[in-house]
Amino acid sequence: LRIGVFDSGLGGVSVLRALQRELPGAELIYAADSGHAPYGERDPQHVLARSEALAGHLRREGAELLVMACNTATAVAAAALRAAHPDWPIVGVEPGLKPALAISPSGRIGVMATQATLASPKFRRLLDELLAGAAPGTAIHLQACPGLAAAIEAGEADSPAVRAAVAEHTAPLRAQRVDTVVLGCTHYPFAAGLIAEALGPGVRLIDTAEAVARQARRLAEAQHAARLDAAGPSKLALWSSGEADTLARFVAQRLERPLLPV
Ligand code: DGN
Repeated sequence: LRIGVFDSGLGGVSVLRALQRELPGAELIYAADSGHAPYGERDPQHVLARSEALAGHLRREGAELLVMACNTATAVAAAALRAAHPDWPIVGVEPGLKPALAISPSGRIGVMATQATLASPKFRRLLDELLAGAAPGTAIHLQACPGLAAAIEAGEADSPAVRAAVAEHTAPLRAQRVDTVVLGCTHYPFAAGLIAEALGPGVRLIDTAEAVARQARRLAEAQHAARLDAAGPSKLALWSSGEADTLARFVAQRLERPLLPV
């Protein structure tokens, strides 16, 4: 089974890691659009055009299932990609608001994401729908984090630039006394340690990578049950519109077991 995965850059590797655990034996093709990142501060037309280009590239490479490992691309382009490829299973990532509401003791929740995700009609609809059914006293604080994905994109998880962006964007969440914070951008799990430290003890972080990988597995099983049974070693091909070496290094440091090339 060949799965295409893309992100604006390196962030989707957090999803790749979960896919590797959930779908051993799959052939994963990862496309990092680092040459056009970050998406989060670009206009929706740019994100849509890039998402279409990357999806087309992965489909031509033989991907039987597409994972959009980018919250911004999912928010802006998932509907258009599904309409353009009605016969192609497509899984997207969304900020984990539902799990956050389910586990937050106080109902005071923070969402860290890109400006483009938070401003998108898709995210607004999800937010309105969940708030309409939420317990009284629920408060969701939306925190755009300009600069954070770009700092992580530079390759170092713990650089002064990442620390500065984390400090800046967690301060308002501390002031709001949130007890649960959604990591609504696939780059942010790579700064989860710093984010947790900055928010202080007792604040829980929600990352949706595992849930996305499980959803990919369900779709893959529905379509390709026979081939999933024959799990062999995972394979991985990497493609970047930016620095191929940076992507290869980032992946080598963060995947749990080495993958064979496709
Ligand atoms: N990793 C992307 C996301 O999940 O939204 C976007 C990061 C970016 O390009 N700013």
